[in-house]
Amino acid sequence: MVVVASERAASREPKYYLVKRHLLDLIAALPPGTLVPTERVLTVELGTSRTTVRRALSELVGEGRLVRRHGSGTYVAEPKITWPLQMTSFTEQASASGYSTSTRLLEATRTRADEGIAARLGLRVGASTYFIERLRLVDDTPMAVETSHLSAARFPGLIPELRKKSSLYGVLAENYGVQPVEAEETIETASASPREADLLGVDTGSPILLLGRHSFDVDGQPIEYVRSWYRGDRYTFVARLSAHRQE
Ligand code: 16G
Repeated sequence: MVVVASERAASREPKYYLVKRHLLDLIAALPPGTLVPTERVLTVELGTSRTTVRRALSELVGEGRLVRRHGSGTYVAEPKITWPLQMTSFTEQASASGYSTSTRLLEATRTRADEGIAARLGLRVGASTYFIERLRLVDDTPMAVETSHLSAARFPGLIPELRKKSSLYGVLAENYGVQPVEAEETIETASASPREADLLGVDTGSPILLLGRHSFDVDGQPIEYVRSWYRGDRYTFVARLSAHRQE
């Protein structure tokens, strides 16, 4: 097929992008789990170079349209997980969406609040805080790396509790009678570092949705400051907006 080469002459799109568009049309017509042609076959069929095909395929893998299974091939991906942005915990949200979760506690230490953490947690600089890093899994697949900062004075004995129970919000409610009722949530893009990529089972540089949550209790006291690196190829976050008209 010479479509890609001739179309390109009349277009300013990079060659790999034409290949990508062609593949997107192909994927749209195929059910998840369908094997797509190999790099070699696509190179011949589309009359272009292997590097061009590889770049198009890599972007589609990063965007979660295709999935690579090592030693097996590249397949049309399953639809992404769609989660609403709301004041729930990871555990609650997964269960409400019909998934099971598990958590690996990667690090749980006491440290000293720097300026940024102190301001967010309403503490003085140098106050004792927890740094908790966890790998969050959905149906046994790693989905997010999450780092949480909380005041150590407010939550004494938190680390041993987190070694026993996987839900932070569960521990906060049961052991301290604290419930986050309000939060500011931010979303920005990032790329997986080699460590994140390793933990999440993606390639270094893969797209990441970096979420931040700064949550507060019913009295407006800060509870936690969290940053979560979610796999960009597996998540769609949904915020419901509504216009409140003044009468
Ligand atoms: C979510 C929240 C995190 C919270 C955790 C509690 C974001 C980005 N992350 O992952 O702030 O600590 O839920 O979940 O909103 P857990 O109770 O299952 O540990």
